[in-house]
Amino acid sequence: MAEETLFSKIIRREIPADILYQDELVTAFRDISPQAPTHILVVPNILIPTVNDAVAGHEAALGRMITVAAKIAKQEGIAEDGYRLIMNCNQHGGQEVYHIHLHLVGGRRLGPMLA
Ligand code: D5M
Repeated sequence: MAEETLFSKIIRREIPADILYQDELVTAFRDISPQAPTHILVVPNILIPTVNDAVAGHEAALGRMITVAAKIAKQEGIAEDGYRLIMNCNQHGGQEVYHIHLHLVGGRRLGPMLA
């Protein structure tokens, strides 16, 4: 069994977060250290530690993450100008929290993707 992260506690509302959206599959909340005017994380409610752990049974939640990100981008008023969706995996990908999350980043023109 993978170990829970603080994101599970946010999903269960045991620790505070600025939650923008929640349904039976996913939760979206504002990133605590935003890298752009809009920086939101969309996470599956079940613990999937990394993209490497994703299997067919997760497809409903993983697909929902994208449609929810699109809905929130419109709500935030950044859809037309554009934004970036990022999912980091393991050390080389820069992953810090081992509960899959989609970064929705926008609100300004973003620089080159790879650093
Ligand atoms: O991104 C992990 C992201 O998680 C990083 O952008 C900070 C964010 N983070 C960490 N703790 C919190 C809390 N408590 N609330 C909201 N956001 C948080 P990674 O892709 O793993 O590097």
